[in-house]
Amino acid sequence: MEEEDLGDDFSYNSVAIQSSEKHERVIIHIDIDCFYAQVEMIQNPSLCGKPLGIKQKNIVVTCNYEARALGVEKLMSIKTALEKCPSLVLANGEDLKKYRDMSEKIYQILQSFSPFVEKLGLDENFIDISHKINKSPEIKPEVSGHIFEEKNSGETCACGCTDRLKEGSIIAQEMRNQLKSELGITSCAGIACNKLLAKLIGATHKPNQQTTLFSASSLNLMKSLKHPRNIPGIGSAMNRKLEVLGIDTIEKLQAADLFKLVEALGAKTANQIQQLSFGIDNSRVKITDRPKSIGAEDGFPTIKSETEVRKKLKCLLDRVWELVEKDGRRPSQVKLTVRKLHATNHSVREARQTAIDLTTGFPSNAPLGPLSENQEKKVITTLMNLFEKVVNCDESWQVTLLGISFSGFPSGIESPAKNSINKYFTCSSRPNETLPPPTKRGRFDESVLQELPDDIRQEVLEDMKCQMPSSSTSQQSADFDCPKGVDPQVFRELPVEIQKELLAGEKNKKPIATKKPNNLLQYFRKV
Ligand code: DCP
Ligand code: MG
Ligand code: MG
Repeated sequence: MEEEDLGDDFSYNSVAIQSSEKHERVIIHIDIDCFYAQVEMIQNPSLCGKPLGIKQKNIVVTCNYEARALGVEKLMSIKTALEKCPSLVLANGEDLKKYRDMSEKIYQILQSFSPFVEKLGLDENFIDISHKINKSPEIKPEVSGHIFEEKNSGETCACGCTDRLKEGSIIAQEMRNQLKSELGITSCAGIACNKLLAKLIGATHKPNQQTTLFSASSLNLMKSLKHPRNIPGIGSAMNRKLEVLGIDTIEKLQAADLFKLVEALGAKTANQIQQLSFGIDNSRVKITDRPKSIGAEDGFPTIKSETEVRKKLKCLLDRVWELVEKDGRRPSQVKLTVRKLHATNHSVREARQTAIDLTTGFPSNAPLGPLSENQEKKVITTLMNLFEKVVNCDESWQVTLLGISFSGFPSGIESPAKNSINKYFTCSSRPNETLPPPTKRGRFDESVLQELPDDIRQEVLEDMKCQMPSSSTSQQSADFDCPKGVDPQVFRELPVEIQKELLAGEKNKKPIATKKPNNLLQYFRKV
């Protein structure tokens, strides 16, 4: 497509799409600097100041900024990295436990600022702090950190988002300060009116910095990305489809004929991707669900005997159960994954799952503890039975990987949620036990609902009616029902968003067959 051809379509789409843009929210995206490397340096301070690479197999998955200054890059082969930087210190990063632990601590700190925290991978989180913004501050806030296109930043948006984003930058700074003072970890933050822009802008000044994007500059930020591939969520498969359509710049994507895009990608994706190219992303910050399964795998050269399998499974079970214990929910299913090596030297993965009863020995209200000797035996026997379903032990065989994963956790509010906002609001089972007070920062302004434009408020209310269970008790709010297990009084005081989240959790207890979302949708909705 020639540049000159873009004119008419571009302005048509641009006006149509931009007119639908709203800047009501303040979203912060936090990404930890050289995550695995920082965890290693925190645990072993003698590594600080030295160029450090974290290896998995023969790849440097990440490296600290000292190593980056000497030419080492993320995902470089160890050979190349050592050629670039012979003094590179290498630490093994194959056991993810310590990174997961740190990730969990980061999540908890961020949750003390707002319950709306969505995890993206181990070192990134989106936080929606819209409810915390002071609607009529006595003193106009000043930005903390960088501003994208500072020279143009005098232009304020009529909707008032400029001041809201400035205040957001102060909260982002507080979050980063707390991560540093409590965990010793540095991070980058992006502050913008949606998730896409917050993520993109946060990456413009690294490491240990933060950047705010005022809404008037969002189109310029998008144009600065140049290639559609640089939009988070557009992977290589989508990129190939776009290239077939002749779309190889952000501007061409903005100007593309929507009908042609729909034909090639389907209506939902076509619309979404064109909106993203204009920096528009209406996806919500979705409170991170707890994992549906917890497990680990271990690869090795080869194992040829059942005794060895049993030994490996025992080690693996120790590791996995530690994670399950930490999570606190009791699993009812166990899955074994096996990678078999065939004579032709190709390998095949197979998995088998079965129910397992681990209630004996764990009183139902007590926190999940370590497995007793009997329970461990029971799990290993179950796993060995599954193994025999995958591998014919009467013939010779070789396996190169074993994995254990637990699932079938009780869903919803009754399970002792560690990360979920439910933990703040669940009724205490013991009469004298008081609820932990919701954190100061966790309190919401209920008037949020009143301040929404009429049509949106109506939509939210309709949405909530659909989610209401059919029965209600006299103690509960006139407008909304209260989910089981939540103190109605506490529930009534919650802002509509949290009420909605809790009600949605309640609704989700019923198994619903959902269609697997495409990559793009998944990127913006899930961890
Ligand atoms: N990681 C990985 N394999 C990948 C990408 C990442 O194992 N293909 C791990 C190592 C990183 C962590 O995930 O430390 C976070 O990924 P980031 O892309 O955020 O990279 P870093 O945090 O290491 O560096 P940066 O400072 O650029 O964010
Ligand atoms: Mg990072
Ligand atoms: Mg990251």
